[in-house]
Amino acid sequence: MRPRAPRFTVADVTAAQQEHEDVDAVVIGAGFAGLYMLHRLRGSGMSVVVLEAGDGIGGTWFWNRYPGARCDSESSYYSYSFSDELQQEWEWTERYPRQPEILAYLNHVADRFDLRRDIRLGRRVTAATFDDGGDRWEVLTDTGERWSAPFLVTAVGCLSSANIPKIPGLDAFDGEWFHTGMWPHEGVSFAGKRVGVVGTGSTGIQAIPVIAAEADHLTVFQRTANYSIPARNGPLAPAEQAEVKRNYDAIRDLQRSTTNGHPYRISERTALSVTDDERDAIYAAAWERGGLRFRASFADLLTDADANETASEFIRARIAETVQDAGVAEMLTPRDHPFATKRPPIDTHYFETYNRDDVTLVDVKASPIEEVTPTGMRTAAGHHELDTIVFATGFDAMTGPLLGIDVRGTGGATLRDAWAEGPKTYLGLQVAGFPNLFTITGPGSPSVLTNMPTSIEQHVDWITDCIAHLREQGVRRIEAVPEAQEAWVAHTNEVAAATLLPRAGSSWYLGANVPGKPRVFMPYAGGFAAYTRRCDEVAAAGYEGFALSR
Ligand code: N01
Repeated sequence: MRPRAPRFTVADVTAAQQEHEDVDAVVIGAGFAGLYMLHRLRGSGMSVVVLEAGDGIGGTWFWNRYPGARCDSESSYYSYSFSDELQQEWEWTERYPRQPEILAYLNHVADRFDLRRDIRLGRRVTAATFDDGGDRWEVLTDTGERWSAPFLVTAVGCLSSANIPKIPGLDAFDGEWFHTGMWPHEGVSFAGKRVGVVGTGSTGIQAIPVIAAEADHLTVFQRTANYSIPARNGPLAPAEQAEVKRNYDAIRDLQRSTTNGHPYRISERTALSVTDDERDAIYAAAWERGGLRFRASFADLLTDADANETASEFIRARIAETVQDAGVAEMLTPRDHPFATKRPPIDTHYFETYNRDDVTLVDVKASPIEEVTPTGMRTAAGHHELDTIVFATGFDAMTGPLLGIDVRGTGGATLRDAWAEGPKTYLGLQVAGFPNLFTITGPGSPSVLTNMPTSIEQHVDWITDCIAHLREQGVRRIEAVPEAQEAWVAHTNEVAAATLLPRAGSSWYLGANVPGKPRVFMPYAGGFAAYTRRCDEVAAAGYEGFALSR
């Protein structure tokens, strides 16, 4: 037997830890992915425990309670498809669901499918070590519990590890500060306050108009100007909802056959194949309809820089005509990256917010933040008095949540070392050297480039079928073959390089938002449908690229 990780030496094992429990699978995380994984594995007759750090289920939707938090995908398809009864009975109220509504939906799912009895809340998994001799994972939580199982599935989310900038002086700030991804459950009152928001990604762009409406004064600290499309949110009319419910089979089929897991196709027209007037009319219609579908207006927006420039220019013109102060409009105009090479936000009155007298925009690329003082924030250009600071500064995306756990595979090798140069996986599902560990929406899978529930269901279904196959065949161990992994990593890089996506220098897709993180384009950009086909082929070929051993 190879040596175990030091965390699991006998001396470390407390009385609580000794009461370790054996199950067939441990799942980490009780968000969209963990809940469905539990449902499927339990359905195939396995004993399962889900270990969840939060005091409630819901993952992203448990933690992200910031003002204005809602989903950028539409409610009718940002939802599970696995149960027709569920999708028929649940009533969404708006085109884009608010955070409390999604959280209520996930709680309903947990109750409806009797999931809670196998979920342990308030336990953060700190370590997971593969026992080479026993072909089992030993999992440790911060409460000292130990669990042991042949299979370990991470359902930790791609955007769950908050990125809080290390700004000197933050500890000595006299006011309150918050990160949007760790929002207090009791809420935050901004009434009468001078508030600073750092960050203008999807989160900041949702929160800024809502905070501006409540605060005495809002100062937005912007590092990179962003393209944003109007969401055009509104109530879902009963007739519209009924229509969706009647057509769910077709909607779900369409979702599974597209590039992004949305129920619409990217246009086959290229942007420069139409006249300027035709192109403007297409963009204008997409702008009026609102939402992420804007980027589906033409086939080549993410592959041809000239095509993309037409979309980028269209949005720049909308900013110029919306924002009254020309200097502020120019500061808000993105010029350093093509549209949609960073995840495009959608908004409700974002650019209009800068027409308010009580909102100030500060360019912290031109004049970087130097320090937080007891009374505010100092940039190279001056000091801003603040009572409250909101960090909408995003996440250590995709790898952060996994590397936050001390994961050790065969021979005690750490995931941190395996990924020192950036994440390497086979299909985003497994990492060579870490047998029987499955990573739902892991790096190297389409995940964040898609509608997440669609990708989550595909991964969970594939993993469930795989584990059922292994158990039927008496296979104790499945492990990605290093050569297959290398080939997948090369393919992932090649596919990304054929797009404009790596051109956004500060994108979290590249890890560029976290100082010191390796710059690697992490998600798989080859499209959801093509990816699914590859996963199915691999399974049909007897799990090609994986080593199976009895
Ligand atoms: O995070 P982000 P987010 N000093 O990383 C800035 C999903 N999401 O939470 O661009 C100053 O996109 C940073 O500047 P820069 C969605 O996939 C989904 O907004 O790095 N500024 C940027 O402006 C999204 O893409 C929904 O130069 C600093 C901002 O902070 C993902 O979550 C809703 C800084 C961070 O933007 C992440 O979005 C909301 C510093 N030190 C979000 N560090 C749904 O609808 C960072 N910034 C499902």
